[in-house]
Amino acid sequence: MTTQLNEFDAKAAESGNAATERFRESGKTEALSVPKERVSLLANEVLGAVYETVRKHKVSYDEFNALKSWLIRVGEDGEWPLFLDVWVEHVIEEVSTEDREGNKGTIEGPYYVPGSPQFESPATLPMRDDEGGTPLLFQGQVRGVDGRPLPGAHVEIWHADDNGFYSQFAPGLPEWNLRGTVVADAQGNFALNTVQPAPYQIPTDGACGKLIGAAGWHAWRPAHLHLKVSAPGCQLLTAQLYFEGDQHLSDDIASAVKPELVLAPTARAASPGVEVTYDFVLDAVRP
Ligand code: MBD
Ligand code: FE
Repeated sequence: MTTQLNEFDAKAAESGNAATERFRESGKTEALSVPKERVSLLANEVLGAVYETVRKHKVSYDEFNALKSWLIRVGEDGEWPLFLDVWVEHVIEEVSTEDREGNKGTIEGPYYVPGSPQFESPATLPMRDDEGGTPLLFQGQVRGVDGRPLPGAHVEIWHADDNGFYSQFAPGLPEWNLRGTVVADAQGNFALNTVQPAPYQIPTDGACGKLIGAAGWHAWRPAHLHLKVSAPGCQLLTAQLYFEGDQHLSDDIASAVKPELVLAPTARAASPGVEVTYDFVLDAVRP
């Protein structure tokens, strides 16, 4: 007898290892070299902060060994991408985009997959016939900081389903479920149909879940749409959009919420579900 796994059978190690594999394949570390002076500076300062913490709190051998075994476990569960994206990426994003005049962005997170199927606007994201969740019409315009519309801009979107699972990182979901690239029209306008995602909980059975449990924290991110918006001559915008009234807007475990990124959808008049309009403003590529 064969048993068909579904998204509820998702294991931390599976999604962790998938995220690790994606990162390896992303090409982000190819031809990458950080200058020796910079490595030395940063490594010394990070280690210095560790020494200071140890002295200040008189960290014991038991605590040191708990840390060692936990770090080993992070690797075994493939959760380095998850750990770094949840607890570190937000400050990297902050310093990398501080001189932007256009749209605020936020972190990419561990579950982006390049090359999603492409559609002309208006589009419907790939989804199952019985896909759960409130239908959502998401539309808007992509412009430059000079106010000019950006014809043919790409709005790449990926998000969790109504149960908080991402395709390609949980079993049983169609490959490109709730992932797609929508091409804006000649006026830079786009419209896409999807469903509202559910809040996302960090897997509780892996190393990151262990840390959360051991510290008595909660594991939640507010419900969110992930986006990459791009157009020729413009800087790529990586963003997430959230929903007004979400319980976790003020205590996102990944510290990635910004007030400019919160949507307030309204009920649709002629069809079930909700709709919202949100415009993107892209910075020009720096000369
Ligand atoms: C997510 O869905 C996410 O967006 C981030 C940043 C971390 C973990 C899971
Ligand atoms: Fe996410």
